[in-house]
Amino acid sequence: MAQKTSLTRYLVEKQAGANPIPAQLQLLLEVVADSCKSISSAVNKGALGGVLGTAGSENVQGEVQKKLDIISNDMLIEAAEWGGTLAGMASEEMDEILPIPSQYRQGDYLLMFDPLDGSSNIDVNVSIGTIFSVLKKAGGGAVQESDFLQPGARQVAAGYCVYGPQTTLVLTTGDGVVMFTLDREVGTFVLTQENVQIPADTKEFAINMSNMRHWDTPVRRYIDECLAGKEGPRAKDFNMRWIASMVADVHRIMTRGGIFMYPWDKREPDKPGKLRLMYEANPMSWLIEQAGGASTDGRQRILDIQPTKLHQRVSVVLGSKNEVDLVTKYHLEK
Ligand code: P6P
Repeated sequence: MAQKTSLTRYLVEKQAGANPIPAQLQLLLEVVADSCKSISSAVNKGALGGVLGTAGSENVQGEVQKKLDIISNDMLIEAAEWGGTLAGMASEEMDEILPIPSQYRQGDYLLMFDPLDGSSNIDVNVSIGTIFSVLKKAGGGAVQESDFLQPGARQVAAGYCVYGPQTTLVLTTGDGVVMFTLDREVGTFVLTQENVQIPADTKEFAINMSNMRHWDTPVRRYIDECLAGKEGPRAKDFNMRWIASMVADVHRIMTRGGIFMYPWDKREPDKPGKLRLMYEANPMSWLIEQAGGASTDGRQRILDIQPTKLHQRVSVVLGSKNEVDLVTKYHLEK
């Protein structure tokens, strides 16, 4: 029987390969994966664990925080702060950056995360997930918010863990995308897919259709053509999915292709979109590109955007390359 490759073995064997990663980064990824196991366990308990419902607080976005949002956030912090790999952390659930406490050794990396994305789905038992992004602190001195404001193209690692029928960790360090499935009996992430490739074409789009009347014309044009099906200019019928959990929608695209869109809409004209650049769009965009897909804000590559604020938002159009390119074309023709 073939030897199962654990995350640890995969990362160790990577050191002997063509694209080794620094030992500090290897340790950081193992620690993040460990906290995803703990989060998976807490999520799986649901009502039995007394972890459902709201925490009675709001995050920096003004969104009501679920108990599991806070629990997951604390799990990631407690797992990562002592390892000597980090200079600081940032989270959707925390207004400010979190320097590493002085009693711990300081490292070179910056960890950003959405500890539990899609948390509106927690109480209705629909897939949710953790998204994380790793940058390297460029300068010396005490960590500050400006150290985090690097374009997504400078990430050194990115990934997500989807808590669904399986708990699956999806990861890139810049040489393709790999997937690990949690073997709960032994508590190990087992390598289940290497060299993930997204088909360039698709017949499946993901967007919140209830916002249609608020979209800009290029998005409306693209979706109308999808809805026109075989009789329309695309000459093929499309299917629609919207899980309202970015991790689950992106995982479907990583698995079978598709296009995911959360565009600007006129309800909040001064905001470019709903999703956050640093710890949602950037890590997902790198994973999608590393799997042969594309990711833009409608006009420019998301990974090229120079951040100005830690919690800034961005429009997102990502997935099968030929579809994303068509949406971008429509924006540029406007
Ligand atoms: P809507 C979850 O709250 C999230 O940030 C993403 O995971 C998801 O894609 C999106 O918002 C869903 O937004 O407006 O459809 O509820």
